[in-house]
Amino acid sequence: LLDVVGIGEALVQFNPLDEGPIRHAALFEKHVAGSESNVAIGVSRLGHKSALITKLGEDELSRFIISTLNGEGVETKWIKQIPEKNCGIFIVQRNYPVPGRSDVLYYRSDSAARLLSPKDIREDVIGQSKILHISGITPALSDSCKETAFKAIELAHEYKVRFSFDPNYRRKLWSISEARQVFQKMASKAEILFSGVDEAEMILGRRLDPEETLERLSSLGPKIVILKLSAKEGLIAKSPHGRVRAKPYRIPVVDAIGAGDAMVAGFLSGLLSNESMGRCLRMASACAALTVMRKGDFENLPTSEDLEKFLLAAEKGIETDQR
Ligand code: KDG
Repeated sequence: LLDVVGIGEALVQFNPLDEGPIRHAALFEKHVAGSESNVAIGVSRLGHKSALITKLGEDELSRFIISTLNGEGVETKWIKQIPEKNCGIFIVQRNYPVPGRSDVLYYRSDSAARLLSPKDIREDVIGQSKILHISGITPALSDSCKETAFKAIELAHEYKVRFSFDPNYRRKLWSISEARQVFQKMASKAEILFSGVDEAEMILGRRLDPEETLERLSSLGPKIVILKLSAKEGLIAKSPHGRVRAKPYRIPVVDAIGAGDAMVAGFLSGLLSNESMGRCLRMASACAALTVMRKGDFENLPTSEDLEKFLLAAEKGIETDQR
Protein backbone atom coordinates (compact mmCIF):
# COMPACT_ATOMS: atom_id res chain seq x y z
CA LEU A 1 0.00 0.00 0.00
CA LEU A 2 1.17 3.50 -0.84
CA ASP A 3 0.31 6.70 0.96
CA VAL A 4 1.24 9.08 -1.85
CA VAL A 5 2.01 8.46 -5.51
CA GLY A 6 3.34 11.39 -7.52
CA ILE A 7 3.45 11.66 -11.31
CA GLY A 8 5.81 14.18 -12.82
CA GLU A 9 9.31 15.05 -13.90
CA ALA A 10 12.30 14.69 -11.59
CA LEU A 11 15.20 16.90 -12.67
CA VAL A 12 18.69 17.76 -11.62
CA GLN A 13 19.06 21.27 -10.25
CA PHE A 14 22.36 23.13 -10.47
CA ASN A 15 22.47 25.82 -7.83
CA PRO A 16 25.44 28.24 -7.92
CA LEU A 17 27.51 29.00 -4.87
CA ASP A 18 27.30 32.68 -5.75
CA GLU A 19 24.24 34.84 -6.21
CA GLY A 20 23.75 36.95 -9.31
CA PRO A 21 23.73 36.35 -13.08
CA ILE A 22 24.42 32.75 -14.01
CA ARG A 23 26.96 33.72 -16.66
CA HIS A 24 29.31 34.77 -13.87
CA ALA A 25 28.72 31.75 -11.66
CA ALA A 26 31.71 29.43 -11.55
CA LEU A 27 30.79 26.74 -9.05
CA PHE A 28 27.53 24.87 -8.72
CA GLU A 29 25.93 22.44 -6.28
CA LYS A 30 24.03 19.55 -7.80
CA HIS A 31 20.63 18.60 -6.31
CA VAL A 32 17.69 16.38 -7.18
CA ALA A 33 14.52 18.41 -7.73
CA GLY A 34 11.17 18.44 -9.50
CA SER A 35 7.84 19.18 -7.92
CA GLU A 36 6.34 15.69 -7.41
CA SER A 37 9.76 14.26 -6.58
CA ASN A 38 10.08 16.85 -3.79
CA VAL A 39 6.65 15.95 -2.45
CA ALA A 40 7.40 12.21 -2.58
CA ILE A 41 10.63 12.74 -0.64
CA GLY A 42 8.92 15.10 1.81
CA VAL A 43 6.19 12.67 2.82
CA SER A 44 8.67 9.80 2.96
CA ARG A 45 10.85 11.74 5.41
CA LEU A 46 7.74 12.25 7.53
CA GLY A 47 7.21 8.50 7.73
CA HIS A 48 4.82 7.74 4.86
CA LYS A 49 5.21 5.39 1.93
CA SER A 50 5.56 7.21 -1.38
CA ALA A 51 6.36 6.46 -5.01
CA LEU A 52 7.23 8.52 -8.05
CA ILE A 53 6.11 7.67 -11.56
CA THR A 54 8.20 9.29 -14.26
CA LYS A 55 10.59 8.65 -17.13
CA LEU A 56 14.33 9.19 -16.95
CA GLY A 57 17.32 8.39 -19.14
CA GLU A 58 20.18 6.02 -18.51
CA ASP A 59 22.62 8.90 -18.16
CA GLU A 60 24.63 9.57 -15.01
CA LEU A 61 22.33 12.37 -13.86
CA SER A 62 19.28 10.11 -14.20
CA ARG A 63 21.14 7.52 -12.11
CA PHE A 64 21.84 10.22 -9.54
CA ILE A 65 18.09 10.97 -9.33
CA ILE A 66 17.17 7.31 -8.89
CA SER A 67 19.76 6.65 -6.23
CA THR A 68 18.74 9.78 -4.33
CA LEU A 69 15.06 8.79 -4.41
CA ASN A 70 15.96 5.27 -3.28
CA GLY A 71 18.08 6.70 -0.49
CA GLU A 72 15.11 8.77 0.64
CA GLY A 73 12.85 5.73 0.74
CA VAL A 74 10.77 6.67 -2.31
CA GLU A 75 9.60 3.69 -4.38
CA THR A 76 11.25 3.93 -7.82
CA LYS A 77 10.35 0.60 -9.40
CA TRP A 78 7.76 2.14 -11.72
CA ILE A 79 10.21 4.69 -13.16
CA LYS A 80 11.11 3.81 -16.75
CA GLN A 81 14.55 4.58 -18.10
CA ILE A 82 14.84 5.38 -21.82
CA PRO A 83 18.33 4.60 -23.12
CA GLU A 84 18.44 7.30 -25.81
CA LYS A 85 17.18 10.13 -23.56
CA ASN A 86 18.52 12.22 -20.67
CA CYS A 87 16.82 13.67 -17.63
CA GLY A 88 15.92 17.36 -17.64
CA ILE A 89 18.07 19.85 -15.79
CA PHE A 90 17.63 23.40 -14.56
CA ILE A 91 19.89 26.09 -13.21
CA VAL A 92 18.88 28.41 -10.40
CA GLN A 93 19.74 32.10 -10.40
CA ARG A 94 19.31 33.41 -6.86
CA ASN A 95 18.57 36.99 -5.81
CA TYR A 96 19.03 38.47 -9.26
CA PRO A 97 17.60 40.56 -10.85
CA VAL A 98 14.97 40.68 -8.08
CA PRO A 99 16.49 40.45 -4.58
CA GLY A 100 14.87 37.70 -2.54
CA ARG A 101 13.67 35.86 -5.64
CA SER A 102 15.10 32.90 -7.50
CA ASP A 103 14.79 32.48 -11.25
CA VAL A 104 15.34 29.30 -13.27
CA LEU A 105 16.88 28.39 -16.59
CA TYR A 106 15.47 25.15 -17.98
CA TYR A 107 17.25 22.56 -20.11
CA ARG A 108 14.38 20.10 -20.31
CA SER A 109 12.75 20.47 -23.73
CA ASP A 110 13.96 17.04 -24.87
CA SER A 111 13.91 15.23 -21.54
CA ALA A 112 12.82 11.62 -21.04
CA ALA A 113 9.90 12.73 -18.86
CA ARG A 114 8.23 14.43 -21.84
CA LEU A 115 7.60 10.93 -23.20
CA LEU A 116 5.40 9.89 -20.28
CA SER A 117 2.22 8.46 -21.76
CA PRO A 118 -1.04 7.03 -20.42
CA LYS A 119 0.41 3.53 -20.98
CA ASP A 120 2.88 4.23 -18.17
CA ILE A 121 0.08 4.49 -15.63
CA ARG A 122 -0.71 1.19 -13.98
CA GLU A 123 -4.14 0.77 -12.57
CA ASP A 124 -2.89 -1.34 -9.66
CA VAL A 125 -0.38 1.35 -8.62
CA ILE A 126 -2.97 4.12 -8.54
CA GLY A 127 -5.51 1.75 -6.98
CA GLN A 128 -3.24 0.92 -4.05
CA SER A 129 -2.52 4.56 -3.17
CA LYS A 130 -4.27 6.76 -0.64
CA ILE A 131 -3.36 10.01 -2.41
CA LEU A 132 -2.43 10.80 -6.01
CA HIS A 133 -0.47 14.04 -6.23
CA ILE A 134 0.15 15.86 -9.52
CA SER A 135 1.32 19.42 -10.06
CA GLY A 136 0.35 21.63 -12.96
CA ILE A 137 3.90 21.21 -14.27
CA THR A 138 3.19 17.68 -15.55
CA PRO A 139 0.45 18.65 -18.07
CA ALA A 140 2.66 21.53 -19.26
CA LEU A 141 5.44 19.22 -20.44
CA SER A 142 3.81 17.64 -23.52
CA ASP A 143 0.45 16.49 -24.84
CA SER A 144 1.18 12.93 -23.79
CA CYS A 145 2.12 14.12 -20.28
CA LYS A 146 -1.19 15.95 -20.12
CA GLU A 147 -3.07 12.81 -21.20
CA THR A 148 -1.10 10.83 -18.63
CA ALA A 149 -2.16 13.18 -15.86
CA PHE A 150 -5.83 12.95 -16.81
CA LYS A 151 -5.67 9.17 -17.15
CA ALA A 152 -4.25 8.92 -13.62
CA ILE A 153 -6.90 11.30 -12.27
CA GLU A 154 -9.63 9.21 -13.90
CA LEU A 155 -8.25 6.05 -12.29
CA ALA A 156 -8.00 7.82 -8.95
CA HIS A 157 -11.70 8.63 -9.16
CA GLU A 158 -12.54 5.06 -10.06
CA TYR A 159 -10.61 3.71 -7.09
CA LYS A 160 -11.66 6.48 -4.68
CA VAL A 161 -8.08 7.65 -4.31
CA ARG A 162 -7.82 11.26 -3.14
CA PHE A 163 -6.44 13.51 -5.87
CA SER A 164 -4.22 16.32 -4.63
CA PHE A 165 -3.45 19.15 -7.06
CA ASP A 166 -1.02 22.04 -6.91
CA PRO A 167 -1.14 24.18 -10.11
CA ASN A 168 2.49 25.32 -9.73
CA TYR A 169 2.20 27.62 -12.74
CA ARG A 170 5.49 27.85 -14.65
CA ARG A 171 5.37 30.71 -17.13
CA LYS A 172 8.43 29.40 -18.98
CA LEU A 173 6.57 26.21 -19.89
CA TRP A 174 3.23 27.50 -21.15
CA SER A 175 0.99 30.54 -21.47
CA ILE A 176 -1.60 31.60 -18.92
CA SER A 177 -4.44 30.93 -21.34
CA GLU A 178 -3.24 27.39 -22.11
CA ALA A 179 -2.69 26.63 -18.44
CA ARG A 180 -5.97 28.15 -17.25
CA GLN A 181 -8.19 25.58 -18.97
CA VAL A 182 -6.15 22.66 -17.73
CA PHE A 183 -5.98 24.04 -14.18
CA GLN A 184 -9.74 24.56 -14.10
CA LYS A 185 -10.30 20.98 -15.16
CA MET A 186 -7.77 19.56 -12.72
CA ALA A 187 -8.98 21.75 -9.84
CA SER A 188 -12.55 20.58 -10.37
CA LYS A 189 -11.41 16.95 -10.11
CA ALA A 190 -9.24 17.49 -7.03
CA GLU A 191 -10.18 16.57 -3.51
CA ILE A 192 -7.30 18.62 -2.12
CA LEU A 193 -6.35 21.83 -3.91
CA PHE A 194 -3.31 23.97 -3.13
CA SER A 195 -3.23 27.36 -4.80
CA GLY A 196 -1.29 30.57 -4.80
CA VAL A 197 -3.16 33.85 -5.12
CA ASP A 198 -2.15 34.33 -8.75
CA GLU A 199 -3.07 30.76 -9.64
CA ALA A 200 -6.47 31.21 -8.00
CA GLU A 201 -6.94 34.28 -10.18
CA MET A 202 -6.05 32.20 -13.24
CA ILE A 203 -8.57 29.53 -12.28
CA LEU A 204 -11.39 31.87 -11.25
CA GLY A 205 -10.83 34.48 -13.93
CA ARG A 206 -10.56 37.35 -11.44
CA ARG A 207 -8.90 38.42 -8.24
CA LEU A 208 -11.08 38.19 -5.17
CA ASP A 209 -10.37 38.60 -1.48
CA PRO A 210 -8.94 35.51 0.25
CA GLU A 211 -12.22 34.45 1.90
CA GLU A 212 -14.14 34.63 -1.33
CA THR A 213 -11.32 32.96 -3.23
CA LEU A 214 -11.50 30.00 -0.86
CA GLU A 215 -15.26 29.87 -1.26
CA ARG A 216 -15.18 29.95 -5.05
CA LEU A 217 -12.36 27.44 -5.34
CA SER A 218 -14.13 24.97 -3.10
CA SER A 219 -17.36 25.40 -5.05
CA LEU A 220 -15.48 23.96 -8.05
CA GLY A 221 -15.31 20.61 -6.23
CA PRO A 222 -12.34 20.19 -3.85
CA LYS A 223 -13.20 19.29 -0.25
CA ILE A 224 -10.06 20.93 1.04
CA VAL A 225 -8.60 24.14 -0.38
CA ILE A 226 -5.33 25.60 0.85
CA LEU A 227 -4.62 29.14 -0.28
CA LYS A 228 -1.05 30.37 -0.13
CA LEU A 229 -1.13 34.06 0.66
CA SER A 230 2.08 36.12 0.56
CA ALA A 231 5.22 35.01 2.41
CA LYS A 232 4.25 37.46 5.15
CA GLU A 233 0.62 36.39 5.47
CA GLY A 234 0.92 32.60 5.44
CA LEU A 235 -1.78 30.06 4.64
CA ILE A 236 -5.54 29.81 4.94
CA ALA A 237 -7.60 26.72 4.33
CA LYS A 238 -11.20 25.67 4.01
CA SER A 239 -12.42 22.15 4.68
CA PRO A 240 -15.72 20.58 5.79
CA HIS A 241 -14.52 21.31 9.35
CA GLY A 242 -14.36 25.06 8.72
CA ARG A 243 -11.64 27.59 8.05
CA VAL A 244 -8.18 27.76 9.53
CA ARG A 245 -5.21 30.05 9.17
CA ALA A 246 -1.48 29.65 9.82
CA LYS A 247 0.99 32.47 10.10
CA PRO A 248 4.35 31.93 8.41
CA TYR A 249 7.41 31.23 10.52
CA ARG A 250 10.04 33.93 10.36
CA ILE A 251 13.28 32.48 9.10
CA PRO A 252 16.19 33.60 6.90
CA VAL A 253 15.44 32.79 3.24
CA VAL A 254 18.32 31.41 1.15
CA ASP A 255 16.44 29.93 -1.82
CA ALA A 256 12.65 29.97 -2.01
CA ILE A 257 12.41 27.25 -4.67
CA GLY A 258 10.76 24.14 -3.27
CA ALA A 259 8.69 25.96 -0.63
CA GLY A 260 5.38 25.03 -2.27
CA ASP A 261 6.27 21.34 -2.51
CA ALA A 262 7.48 21.27 1.09
CA MET A 263 4.17 22.79 2.10
CA VAL A 264 2.26 20.14 0.17
CA ALA A 265 4.34 17.37 1.78
CA GLY A 266 3.78 18.75 5.29
CA PHE A 267 0.05 19.16 4.73
CA LEU A 268 -0.49 15.73 3.16
CA SER A 269 1.49 14.12 5.95
CA GLY A 270 -0.78 15.75 8.53
CA LEU A 271 -3.83 14.63 6.60
CA LEU A 272 -2.56 11.05 6.37
CA SER A 273 -2.03 11.07 10.14
CA ASN A 274 -5.56 12.39 10.75
CA GLU A 275 -4.32 15.60 12.30
CA SER A 276 -6.59 18.63 12.71
CA MET A 277 -6.66 21.17 9.86
CA GLY A 278 -4.85 23.69 12.06
CA ARG A 279 -2.06 21.25 12.76
CA CYS A 280 -1.87 20.22 9.06
CA LEU A 281 -1.36 23.89 8.13
CA ARG A 282 1.31 24.39 10.80
CA MET A 283 3.13 21.29 9.55
CA ALA A 284 2.88 22.64 5.99
CA SER A 285 4.19 26.02 7.03
CA ALA A 286 7.06 24.55 9.05
CA CYS A 287 8.22 22.33 6.16
CA ALA A 288 8.16 25.32 3.81
CA ALA A 289 10.14 27.43 6.30
CA LEU A 290 12.80 24.76 6.75
CA THR A 291 13.29 24.10 3.05
CA VAL A 292 13.88 27.73 2.05
CA MET A 293 16.68 28.06 4.60
CA ARG A 294 19.13 26.31 2.28
CA LYS A 295 19.82 25.59 -1.36
CA GLY A 296 18.22 22.50 -2.83
CA ASP A 297 14.52 21.71 -2.70
CA PHE A 298 14.39 18.75 -0.34
CA GLU A 299 17.55 18.46 1.75
CA ASN A 300 16.16 20.51 4.64
CA LEU A 301 12.83 18.70 4.73
CA PRO A 302 12.31 17.40 8.26
CA THR A 303 11.73 13.97 9.74
CA SER A 304 8.73 13.80 12.08
CA GLU A 305 11.06 14.18 15.04
CA ASP A 306 12.75 17.29 13.64
CA LEU A 307 9.41 18.77 12.63
CA GLU A 308 8.24 18.35 16.21
CA LYS A 309 11.35 20.12 17.50
CA PHE A 310 10.81 22.98 15.06
CA LEU A 311 7.14 23.38 15.98
CA LEU A 312 7.90 23.26 19.69
CA ALA A 313 10.65 25.84 19.37
CA ALA A 314 8.41 28.10 17.30
CA GLU A 315 5.64 27.78 19.89
CA LYS A 316 8.04 28.90 22.58
CA GLY A 317 9.00 31.86 20.46
CA ILE A 318 12.50 30.71 19.62
CA GLU A 319 12.52 32.31 16.20
CA THR A 320 15.08 34.37 14.44
CA ASP A 321 13.37 37.33 12.89
CA GLN A 322 15.58 37.98 9.94
CA ARG A 323 13.12 38.31 7.13
O1 KDG B 1 8.56 23.34 -7.08
C1 KDG B 1 9.93 23.28 -7.33
C2 KDG B 1 10.11 22.84 -8.71
O2 KDG B 1 9.51 23.80 -9.52
C3 KDG B 1 11.51 22.69 -9.12
O3 KDG B 1 12.13 21.67 -8.41
C4 KDG B 1 11.68 22.43 -10.58
O4 KDG B 1 9.96 20.98 -11.20
C5 KDG B 1 10.50 22.04 -11.32
C6 KDG B 1 9.98 22.98 -12.30
O5 KDG B 1 9.50 22.50 -13.26
O6 KDG B 1 10.03 24.20 -12.14
